[in-house]
Amino acid sequence: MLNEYGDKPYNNTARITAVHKQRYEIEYKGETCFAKLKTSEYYSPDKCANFPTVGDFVEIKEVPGSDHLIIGTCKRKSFFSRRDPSSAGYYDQIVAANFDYVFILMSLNMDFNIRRLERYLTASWNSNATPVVILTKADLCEEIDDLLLQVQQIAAGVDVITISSYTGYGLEELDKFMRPDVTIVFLGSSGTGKSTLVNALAKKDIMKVSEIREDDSKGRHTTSYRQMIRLDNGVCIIDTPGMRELGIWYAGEGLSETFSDIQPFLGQCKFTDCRHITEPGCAIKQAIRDGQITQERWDSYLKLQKEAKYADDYESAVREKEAFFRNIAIKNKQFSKKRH
Ligand SMILES: Nc1nc2c(ncn2[C@@H]2O[C@H](COP(=O)(O)OP(=O)(O)O)[C@@H](O)[C@H]2O)c(=O)[nH]1
Ligand SMILES: [Mg+2]
Repeated sequence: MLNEYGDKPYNNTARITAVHKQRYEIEYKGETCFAKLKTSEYYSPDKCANFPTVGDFVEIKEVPGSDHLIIGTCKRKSFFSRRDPSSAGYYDQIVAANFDYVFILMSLNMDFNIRRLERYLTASWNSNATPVVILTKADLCEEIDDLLLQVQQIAAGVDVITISSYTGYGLEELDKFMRPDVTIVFLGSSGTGKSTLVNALAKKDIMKVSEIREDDSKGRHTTSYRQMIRLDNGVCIIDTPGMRELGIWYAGEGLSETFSDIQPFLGQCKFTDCRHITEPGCAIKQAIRDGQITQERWDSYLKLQKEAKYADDYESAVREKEAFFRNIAIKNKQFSKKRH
């Protein structure tokens, strides 16, 4: 494990399995125990604190008979982030880390929404993990083939798997992801069957399932906090309350992967500054006329791109500000050292 800057190796690592207010539940040397942050490592003004989240690997200083101390966060290979509401929007908050796959669950009955799926896919590609689309509740749907085709059209290069946790239909197709030490994040609106699928994969009831009325899909949110569970087969699962609840908003790099069908037409217009509205020789308009891209797909791309642009501007402004304050902190420290 490398430290958060990717240089110094850590060797006494644990993994965060749940985050409580001041305490972290960790998996350490095969046991579940508790730890808290070492104040001088995380709350010092000249350190750019990288607070741990569910799925993070952290460096531990053992404290016999008490909560261990977390002295550093390891470099993340993938993560989801959102704006931290408690910091008035100044810092991002990482909501899950170090997962290999994102299982995007969408139910084949009430919850089915292609435009929302595009968002989930974009956020997943952006996290640096591999998305897998899982269409749930096949037992409640009569037009599976049609819906499956719609999904395949917008999810190029992504595994799309149709399942029913009730009948067991399609579950064996998930076996190839179930390798020891693989971490999977479950993403999807409330009521899509995330907890039910976790139970089906675990072959026992480890997650609470919320009863919902299928006629209007209204259900109670039972997953209120993020947690990581290790199944008997060694697979780690991070269950989330849903992307809307998580507030993952940043589309960024993931856009080009999600909209890979649009990429070949970009930059092909007659004018390099084409706005794809009324300009002659517009490759996008032509592709839409030819039926190579749909108007809805293009609108969806523009919408997410606009959001990503806004997020980019915002992020760089925050980064500049952070660098500014970090410099001041370092200068202050050098200055006070000189005086003593
Ligand atoms: N018919 C049917 N219902 C399901 C299936 N999977 C889950 N459900 C139901 O959908 C509701 C929500 O499930 P839950 O796992 O709590 O969803 P979560 O909010 O995504 O965790 C519950 O009433 C489940 O019994 C399925 O494969 N078929
Ligand atoms: Mg749930």
